[in-house]
Formats: sequence, C-alpha cells, structure tokens
Amino acid sequence: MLTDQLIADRAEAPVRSVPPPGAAADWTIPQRWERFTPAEHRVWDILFARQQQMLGHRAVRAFHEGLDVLRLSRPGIPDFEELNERLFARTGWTVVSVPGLVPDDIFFEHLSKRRFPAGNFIRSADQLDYLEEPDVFHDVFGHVPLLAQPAVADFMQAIGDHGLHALEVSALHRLARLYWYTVEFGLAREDGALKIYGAGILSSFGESRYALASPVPHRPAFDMARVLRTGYRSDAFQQSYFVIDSFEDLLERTIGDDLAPLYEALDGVPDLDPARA
Ligand code: HBI
Ligand code: FE
Repeated sequence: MLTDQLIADRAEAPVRSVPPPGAAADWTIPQRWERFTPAEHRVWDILFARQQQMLGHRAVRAFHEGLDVLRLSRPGIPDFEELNERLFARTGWTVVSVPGLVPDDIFFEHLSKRRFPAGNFIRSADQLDYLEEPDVFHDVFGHVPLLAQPAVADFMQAIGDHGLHALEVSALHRLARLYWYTVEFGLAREDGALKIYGAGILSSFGESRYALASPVPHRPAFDMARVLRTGYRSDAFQQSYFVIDSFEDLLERTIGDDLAPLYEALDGVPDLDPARA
C-alpha cells in the first residue's frame, strides 16, 4: 500500500449527497479550533517542519511568501478565524471548515465564491503519509499559501466557475484533470529551474522529492487540450507533471475562456496515457 500519497480515489470516496449531521447546507461546519488537542497540534508541527525542510529550494517563491504573509509558520494547527483575517485582506479568499470530501457541486460553488473548503481534522501521528481524505494539513499547508498570490487567487476562482459549468455540460471529468494537473500536481518553471506549486506535492514528503528529481515521470509543458485528454491515478506518484511558465500565463489560458468548445472538440478523441510521453 502506498503510504506517501493521498490514496483515496476522489471519484470513489463515499461522498454523501446530504450534508453530515451538524454541517450546513453548503457542508461547512464550525472549525472549533479550541478542541484540537496538543497531540494534534504536534502532528501539524512535525509535518510542517518536515515539509519546510524539504521545500526550501523546491517550491515556487510565492509559496514561501504565502506562508510568511499568512503567518502559517506559527506552531500548531491554524485557527481559521485568524488565518482568514489575513487571507481575506490579501485576496478576498477565506478558508471554510468541512468534515472531509464534499460533493463536486458544493466544492466548486465554494471556489467560485473564493471560499476554500479545508478538512477540520488532521491525520494521526502513526500515519503521517497515509491519507484517506484531504486533512487540514493537505488543505491549509498545501493549498492556502498560494491563495495569497493574486494570480492564483483569480485562477482558483476561475476553476470554481469552470467546475460549475463543467457539471452543467457533463464534462466534469475533463475539468477534474485541469484541477488535478495544476492545483494538485502542477510544476512551474521559475528562474530556469523546475519548482513545485501543486498542493498534492507540496504536502507530500515523498512526492516533493520525486516530482522534481525522478527520471521516471514525464514533464511536458502545460497544454490545455493535452491536460484535458490525460487521465491520472490518485493512488500513486504521478506519471506526468505539466509545467507552466507562470501563474499569470496559466490564468490567461483559463480565465474567461469558455472550455465547452474544447470539451466538444475532444469528444471521441482518445485519452492520453500519463505514462507515455
Ligand atoms: N472536497 N473537501 C474537498 N476537497 C477537495 O479537494 C475536493 C472535494 N470534493 C470534490 C473534489 N475535490 C473534486 O471534484 C476535485 O478534486 C476535482
Ligand atoms: Fe487538494
């Protein structure tokens, strides 16, 4: 069993269609930060220290800037109330607490309104690299620092809009690939070097090294049609990583564009195997 990876296959995770008890209609629940135990805060600190050491020269600059400006380097699981004061002031985003995976329509509705759904639990100390569902470390350490970066903040909201539209035209499997190969597993070229910006890599000890150093995966330049045609696995290190030149460039290719014509043009066009160049 791979232990370094978010091993739940999102498509198969048992996501109920009605909110769990205590959750609002949009699946949000109060974080109740005060109930986290010292042991849970310690898990955050262990994961944080390990990734900080691993990501020093591997993550894009904007990631480190986000950690600083959001003061995420403070010990313990972040209190969303404090975090949101700073995050909202920066880019109008807030983090909302959810019990785990939420239905696609709920998820993209939140993103389209600049709300990032973050798990209200943390993995256990004896399973630091085993994750059934996105926990607060994956969501807040992996995704949130870059939301302080304006171009990423705009891109993530555009992804929310595209997600809701894709649901309407039954093309969510396409949009999920765009999300997967950018938000979760994206790489960027920065000052001539390959850097990490995808949350699934940033929050993974093993994949932070593998994504940049292994000769096995392919690292093609980002190309929208190719991304929409390329399948992915969620139970192993990625076999392909798409590389962007800048967040501004990625935003330009995504915001405002209606992807429906491309979805239609790809109808019947065979998928691409991520294991093949
Ligand atoms: N729910 N909490 C949560 N976090 C996610 O990343 C998430 C989700 N629901 C659906 C979903 N992701 C997928 O639709 C995307 O990964 C495509
Ligand atoms: Fe994620």
